Amino acid sequence: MSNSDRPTDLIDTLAVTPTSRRSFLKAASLGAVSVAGVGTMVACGKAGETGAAAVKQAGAVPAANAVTPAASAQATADAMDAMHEKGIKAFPAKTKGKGNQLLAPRVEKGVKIFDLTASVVQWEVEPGRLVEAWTYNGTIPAPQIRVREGDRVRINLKNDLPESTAIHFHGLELPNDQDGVPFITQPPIKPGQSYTYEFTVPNAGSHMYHSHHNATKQVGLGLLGGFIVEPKDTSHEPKVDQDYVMVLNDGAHGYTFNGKSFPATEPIVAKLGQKLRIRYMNEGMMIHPMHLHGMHQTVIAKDGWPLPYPYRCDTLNIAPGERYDVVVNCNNPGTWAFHCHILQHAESDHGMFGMVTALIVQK
Ligand SMILES: [Cu+2]
Repeated sequence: MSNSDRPTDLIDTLAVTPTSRRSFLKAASLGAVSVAGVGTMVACGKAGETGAAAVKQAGAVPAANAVTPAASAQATADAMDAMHEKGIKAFPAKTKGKGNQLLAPRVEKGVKIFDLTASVVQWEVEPGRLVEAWTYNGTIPAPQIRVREGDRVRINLKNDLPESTAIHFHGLELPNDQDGVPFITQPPIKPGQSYTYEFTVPNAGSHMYHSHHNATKQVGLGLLGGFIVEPKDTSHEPKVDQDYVMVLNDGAHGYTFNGKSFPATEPIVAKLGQKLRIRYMNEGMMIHPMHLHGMHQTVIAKDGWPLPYPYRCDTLNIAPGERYDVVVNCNNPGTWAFHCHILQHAESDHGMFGMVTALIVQK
């Protein structure tokens, strides 16, 4: 029986190994969670505990009034499985706001001009969970900037935040005064002020732009986006049907892909035989080993630099600040789990959350 004939396979496979409490999400919804706080709360989940052990513990009652252990375990398992199933059934859940949308430049005298406003908004990370977000143009990730190697680019930033800020163009080898680090290469951009960056785009690849001022908070709250530079010479670029930017983050909003947590993450939908390029970008403070079920990933670039020897893997570890470009040959039909493999970032006894999505390969 093929996988696609058994829609419950996904649930069966993924619902059996809860490893941590869901306290992280609860705490995250209370407001800003410090990095140390995240670590502590995640660590309090008993990493080695199996589902059965957890159930036994939860069901432990004095022998005199005991329901039979089997019946108790069954009831607990049913309740847990129901929560897991509910989460999966809700996916992909609708939420307000979608980041990473291509920002079309104005072109004046051959210069591509991008206007950004940094401001505080309410952002729906998952259904009903609204959080304070600091954004460029109101979304997480910020609008995607996509230019070509050698383009002249001007970026106007208006700061409507209650703090000073600045933009660093992460990965671009710019003249020093365009590097966006307050007190090293420029003054901080005060609340209410505007600032202009202008440069000729140097090196191609998958890059990022983000705040470099009070960055744990500012990037953690959403001041981040993809800055893609297409090469002048495209002869070495893979021919792909889809080009997907996936920004990972783990700040005050919890564990997110493109500003959303499961079940509000966006599935990637491909047709059988299509080739998919994924540009991973880690804007967080933790590593995230990205694991795709059913098909391997061919890693073609690191931090925007093409690899002389692409390699295959099913799990790709992405450290803070790193970008990896991979190509997936979508040759295996079905709905495939696609998630961070630090399981505390993806799954708890309440079901899947955070850094989980799916690659759906349609026949
Ligand atoms: Cu992770």
